[in-house]
Amino acid sequence: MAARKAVARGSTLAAGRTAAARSRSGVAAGDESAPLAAGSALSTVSGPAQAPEMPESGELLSGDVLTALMFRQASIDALVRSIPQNPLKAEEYGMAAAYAPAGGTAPTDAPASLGASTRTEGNASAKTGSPPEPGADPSAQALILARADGSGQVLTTNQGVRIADNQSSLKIGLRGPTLLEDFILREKITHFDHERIPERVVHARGSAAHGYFECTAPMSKLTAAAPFAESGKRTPVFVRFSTVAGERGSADTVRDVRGFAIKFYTEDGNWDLVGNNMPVFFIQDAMKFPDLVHALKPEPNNGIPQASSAHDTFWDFASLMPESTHMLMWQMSDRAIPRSYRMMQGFGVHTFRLVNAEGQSVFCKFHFNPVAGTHSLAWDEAVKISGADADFHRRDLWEAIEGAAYPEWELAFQVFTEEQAEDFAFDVLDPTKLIPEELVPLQVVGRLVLNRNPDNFFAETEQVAFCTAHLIPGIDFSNDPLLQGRIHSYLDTQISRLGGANFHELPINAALAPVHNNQRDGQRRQAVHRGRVAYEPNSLAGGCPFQAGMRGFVSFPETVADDKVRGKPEKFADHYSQARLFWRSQSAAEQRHIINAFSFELTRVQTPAVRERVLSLLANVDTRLVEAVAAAVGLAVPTAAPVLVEVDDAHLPERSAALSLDARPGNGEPNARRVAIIADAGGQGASVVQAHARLLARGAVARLVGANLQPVVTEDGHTLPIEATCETLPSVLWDGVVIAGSDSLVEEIGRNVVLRTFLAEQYRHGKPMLVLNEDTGVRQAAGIPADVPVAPAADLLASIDRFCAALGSARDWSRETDPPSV
Ligand code: HDE
Repeated sequence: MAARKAVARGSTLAAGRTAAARSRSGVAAGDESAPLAAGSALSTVSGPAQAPEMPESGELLSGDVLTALMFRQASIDALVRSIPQNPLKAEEYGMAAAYAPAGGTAPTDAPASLGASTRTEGNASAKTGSPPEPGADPSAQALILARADGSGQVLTTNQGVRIADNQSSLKIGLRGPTLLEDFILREKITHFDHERIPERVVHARGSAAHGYFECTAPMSKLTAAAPFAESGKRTPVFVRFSTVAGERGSADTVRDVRGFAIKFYTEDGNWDLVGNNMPVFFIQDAMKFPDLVHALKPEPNNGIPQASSAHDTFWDFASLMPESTHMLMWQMSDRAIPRSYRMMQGFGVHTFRLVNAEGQSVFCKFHFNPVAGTHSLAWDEAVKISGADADFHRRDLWEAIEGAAYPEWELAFQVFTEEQAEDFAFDVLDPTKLIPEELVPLQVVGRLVLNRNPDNFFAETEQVAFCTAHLIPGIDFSNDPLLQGRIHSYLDTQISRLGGANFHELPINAALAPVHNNQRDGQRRQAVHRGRVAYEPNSLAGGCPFQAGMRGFVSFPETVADDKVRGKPEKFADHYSQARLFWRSQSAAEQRHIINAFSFELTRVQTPAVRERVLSLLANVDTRLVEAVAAAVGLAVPTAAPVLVEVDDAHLPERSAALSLDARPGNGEPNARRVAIIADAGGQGASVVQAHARLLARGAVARLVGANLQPVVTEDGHTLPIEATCETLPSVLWDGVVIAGSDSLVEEIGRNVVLRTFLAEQYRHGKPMLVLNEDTGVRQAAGIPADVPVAPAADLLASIDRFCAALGSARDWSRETDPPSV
């Protein structure tokens, strides 16, 4: 019975479809004007020997169906016929072709609609939309395409179904069990269960912002790279800063190298410069990177320590790798505890190539120098910040951008030729070496400005995928063996981190340059490719998309002829001369900090023999350094580690000023540094109001700090809104303090150890302090020396200006004593 019913229904439908098809194709029953072979146009298999004649006028996506399909067949045949053989084949062979690959061309008279997958593309719906513009890549646009905004909207499921009740799951009665059919609950929880993606193997903890690179000195003589084409040209960028060792939730201010990764969205495609805040690295060959990271990360038996190199496995490995000595000096220096992401340098680290439009190449190192100067924290301060605000750098970057104190860096090229490189005593392919600015000066080429915070941390900062392999015409790799390995690693890591080969389609990763190729499918594919051609060469799509030839990326044709070996150049064996240069270039305070850092890390190490081996490396750097660290860990200075190649330090400058933070104060402005104004009811509110206004006007972020959030009404009738307390935002979170002195505050300081500690730490960490209301009792009560200035009422504004100048300068390290006296 059921089967009979189905047959009856089927035959009615078939009859209906035939009638409908006839009327759509414009051929009425009994009409003899239908062209012969029309059936082939309506089919997808077989056909006559000749293509149908080209209809007089035709358009694939509109009008009479039969005409459109015959037009399509005739057009395809004409297009294919216009490409009788592969036009580029002859250009594939020989060195001339290798130097200058030939580019293809697009057919000039093929109708754009030929690329459509289907004639029905013109049958638009709210979902399918209209056919694309010829050659369109809709993802090559601003993030607005993906930015979602729920304001004024009702809640829906992922399928767009409005949710009536987002408070309770579906049950039988109010007290009954939850039903499996609650698809709304299940969708919500399932999605939640899968919210996390694997964190980055290294550099897991980071923060990022949008901005632009502006060229200020055109560099087209040296490079064809789009961002350097002309003065004033702006290229959008997304920049992510990071620590290396810590997990995603670790603290920002640990001692570590910082990542400095930039994605340039150029019209020639994306260029990623994935650098660090230090110009050298631990190892010389990619082969050793997994070993380095395994040694650095928490020890595998107990998962300790988090985000720290101060443990046995790291120092065991490092001390067996003497080439790491130079980097260890940087890592133990103040560079490893930056005050802010905004106040650290960025380096491309490796030697890269610049290639100009004529194909000529020079070598280049990239340097980013912060306008706000390069500044660091005190170690004791950095440790305490980790507890007081694990998001210290993330918050600082976010707040500065929100407050329009846009972080800015100068980008400089350090350019040198292959001939110059051969004359250096070190090898420019060795990433444990830098090129002193005394040997090759920097040329400023533009500025990097970060002026927009991300909308969504996950979608942008977490999902951004930097790859050293993302190059554009005008930039090329050198043979640095560390860089060569990275070219593979980043692409590979994104595939597992971001779930497949289509990570380039995530909005934050999508190029602004149009993307057209024959890569297809894969997990989470977003692009809906039209047409049936996904190969090259082709003639069915008129040969499109075709190779660009000299308009595309052409690798620099470096001549390489040698034996296939695993090894390292002789010059790589110099492990200490640049470590010595770095040490000699540091100020007395910086050297003290390096000694303290080595002492701290090696004290935490538990195996004396490992400590001793580290000392044997330091013995090749400096006697005072090794003696001081040895004394701190209770060891005698051991025999120096073997020196594999004797080098004369005269090949380097005696001192390279640029390596000391003293040479990098920046513009001397407060640059959104934070100032606590401590006030109580006993003081003069007028001076507080004046100081507060002046600090804000100078670009400092001044806030009133008190015992609790109760507003303070001062003796002279001012109501001061207290914004934070010394407990919630302790001393280490402020760059300077202004104290509105009063008798009652002096008493409070005497009573309150939290307040006393607050002031003592400001002093000990070398931060600017200023006492208002000429109240010298404050200093005495807090136990801080009399070198802290007191602002006379008549000189208040000038005093604040001096305070601001101190805020924008290096810390006053002369206040450090051993042991600390304040
Ligand atoms: Fe990385 N590095 N690295 N690295 N690196 C990664 O890529 C790797 C190296 C750097 O903000 C990973 O997406 C190898 C030097 C930064 O997302 C991974 C080698 C320098 C970032 C990777 C190096 C860097 C990474 C982990 C030696 C400074 C963070 C997740 C051959 C010039 C980028 C990821 C961001 C991230 C591999 C050495 C900087 C695993 C194999 C040298 C700033 O692919």
